[in-house]
Amino acid sequence: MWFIRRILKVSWKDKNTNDEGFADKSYRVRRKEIADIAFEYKHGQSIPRVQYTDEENATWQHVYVRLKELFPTHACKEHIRVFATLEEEGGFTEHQIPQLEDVSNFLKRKTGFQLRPVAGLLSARDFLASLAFRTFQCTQYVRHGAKPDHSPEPDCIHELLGHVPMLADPKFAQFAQELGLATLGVSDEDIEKFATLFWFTVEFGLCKENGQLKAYGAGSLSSYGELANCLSDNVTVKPFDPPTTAVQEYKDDDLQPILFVVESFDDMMTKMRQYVATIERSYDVSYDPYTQSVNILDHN
Ligand code: HBI
Ligand code: FE
Repeated sequence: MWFIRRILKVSWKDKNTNDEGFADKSYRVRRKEIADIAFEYKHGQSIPRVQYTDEENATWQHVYVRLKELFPTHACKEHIRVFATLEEEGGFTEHQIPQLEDVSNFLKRKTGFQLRPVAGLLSARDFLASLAFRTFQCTQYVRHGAKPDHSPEPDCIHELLGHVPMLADPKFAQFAQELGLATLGVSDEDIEKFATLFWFTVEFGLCKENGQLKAYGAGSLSSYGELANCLSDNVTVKPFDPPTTAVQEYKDDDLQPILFVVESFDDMMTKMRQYVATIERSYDVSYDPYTQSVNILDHN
């Protein structure tokens, strides 16, 4: 699985044309239409609704129905709990893709996170920085219908089924925001380490429940293949340890062979805070929830 290498070397706009999506003219036109929403979007506006086509909704349904079979045994309890709430009050059904505006309002009610529409991959620095403001940059387009089980880049199915349920959990939301805050103003080298920590937690993290492994990472929770794989014998599971996890190599184009497990979200938070305290930065930051802004605390 997917997109990290591409962001470092080529952006999705330049990428080769052998993917279905980019060989298909009408798909490219559709992508541009939805990308334009993001390009024109200004902070504070409501997110324009997209009239998804029958084909796009069918792709969503395909993924939704199959993943729901695995959630009870594979997803962490936080994901299971929020997913049920999303079906009750968040407008989630297998029949149509939820609108980002509705989902963003749901998240605001639960944890103060909000969605901002984005046209495609951002740099790791930009993407992580927005988490500091409890803002999740969220794609609105759907993967190509020819390969419903695979997306070479994040699409709204990945965001909605993987990221959104987790960001509606208070502890996890706090973790995501603190990870974002920790990246503000650090070196490029440290950004790369934080991007790797993001990968092995927010995207592919495993946690323990009563001694059993469960998935809490969005990359696992939004892909049938990854979700089945991540709790199988094919994976080497290591204990989450930020200094070593941050430099672990990973694959972005295949099933994950190595994953990291946290004892609990509290454990993950404690370890991450200890790691963040070791990172060089000429100032500290604090978030002011009343003004939704970041204050710089100079310690020189
Ligand atoms: N950009 N739009 C978008 N969505 C992501 O999920 C994303 C990104 N850029 C980088 C990224 N994710 C991560 O893989 C890390 O590099 C932070
Ligand atoms: Fe993601």
